[in-house]
Amino acid sequence: MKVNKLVVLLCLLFTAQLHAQTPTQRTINTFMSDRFGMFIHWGPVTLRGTEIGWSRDKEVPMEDYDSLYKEFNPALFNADAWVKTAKDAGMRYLTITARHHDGFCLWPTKYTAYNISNTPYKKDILKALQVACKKQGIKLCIYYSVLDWHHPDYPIHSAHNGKIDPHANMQRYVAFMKNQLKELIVNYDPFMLWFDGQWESPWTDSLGREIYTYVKSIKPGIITNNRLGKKFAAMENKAIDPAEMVGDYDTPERAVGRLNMTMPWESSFTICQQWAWKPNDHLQSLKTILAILSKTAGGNGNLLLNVGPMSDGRIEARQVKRLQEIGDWLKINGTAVYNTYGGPYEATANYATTRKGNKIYLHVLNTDTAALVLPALPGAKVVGAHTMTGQSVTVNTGSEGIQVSLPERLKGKLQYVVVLELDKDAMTLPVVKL
Ligand code: JFZ
Repeated sequence: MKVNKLVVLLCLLFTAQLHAQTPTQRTINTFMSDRFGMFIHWGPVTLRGTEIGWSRDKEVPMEDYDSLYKEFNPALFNADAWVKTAKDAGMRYLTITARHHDGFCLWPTKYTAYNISNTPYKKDILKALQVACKKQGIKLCIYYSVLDWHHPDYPIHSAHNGKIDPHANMQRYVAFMKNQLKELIVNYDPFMLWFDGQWESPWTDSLGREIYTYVKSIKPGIITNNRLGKKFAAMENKAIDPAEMVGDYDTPERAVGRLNMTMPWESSFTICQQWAWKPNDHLQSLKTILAILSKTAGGNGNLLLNVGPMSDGRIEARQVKRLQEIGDWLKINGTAVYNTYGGPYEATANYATTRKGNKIYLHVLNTDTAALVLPALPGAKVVGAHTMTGQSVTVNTGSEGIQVSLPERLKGKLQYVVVLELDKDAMTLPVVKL
């Protein structure tokens, strides 16, 4: 009897060990169940309203751009207000450009004078955000550009002139990066690091791996995106081999990632068109953004939606309003987004699906049609269907598939979600490619 108990105990311990997650896996799972975050591109360039980093040495002459910090005084910056805006939008994390390609630092770093403490504003933006995020239960994540066109040791000094500076020194530059990253991790305790700007020739995958190992040595549970290495989905939304990437998740850009049940990804999109604030920038419609959100969750990925605050520190009222509308939609439909998995169907222009337990959440993107027909689910039956607000929905399963009749009163309305109740766990279903 005693021996038996011991065997059982050892077996249990052994299985627990087998299923034990590393701190990285735990963090990435938490991150992916959050599904929706706010990207913030901000800096002195907002005084001009041109694009951050890229307009330097183009629309804005280099010297002029590099002097803007002397006028940067976002007196109306209110970290609590930004974080509340993110929270009201249903976002669960916030990723801020602590240092973009132009090299300006939003925190009082010891390692370059080109930072917020030398502006008329003086105060530490990151600290204020860290405090506000903690108070409101939002995860603080930090964007940090690998390239820095302003730094004398980074060999390329302009997006528009690829000449290599012989006096630059990558070894010193990497040491500088490490100092700053340590400062950021120790002082602001970010949940995730979002690297970028790794595509230029001075950067290599091997340097990316060195930085990855370094940040993990400071905070083992931290996660990073995959822009530490050359392989990433990018604007072409390329399928990449997870074994070849440096970092924990893939980063398609201005494109919804492909349905992938094994490799985590996060798509970044802008609420307007420019990353940094621009006067009268085109604001995307609620319909467009919600469809992106549903297709992203439907692909088993996250959405990082970018907002560009103005030079006075405020987020434009019309952007705040759009974000609030997204939050209102999520108040009703959030259970079909947060903590769900993508699939089983690949998204189409008409619908996207997410799943959890015995449910498939059918996100109806085209509300003009009378019915949606989904391919059959071999081995599973739909035993009931209703909207998120409990109105019953008629489903007929026949030879042509699963026909979901859409309620007449929702015709032409904003996208909504129909819950399909199954006779089994939806996670046991294979992915249906369309
Ligand atoms: C990069 C930045 O240059 C840009 O300013 C912004 O911060 C964005 C989130 O990331 O932009 C990119 C990066 C990669 C590609 C395109 C734009 N790409 O490879 O397709």
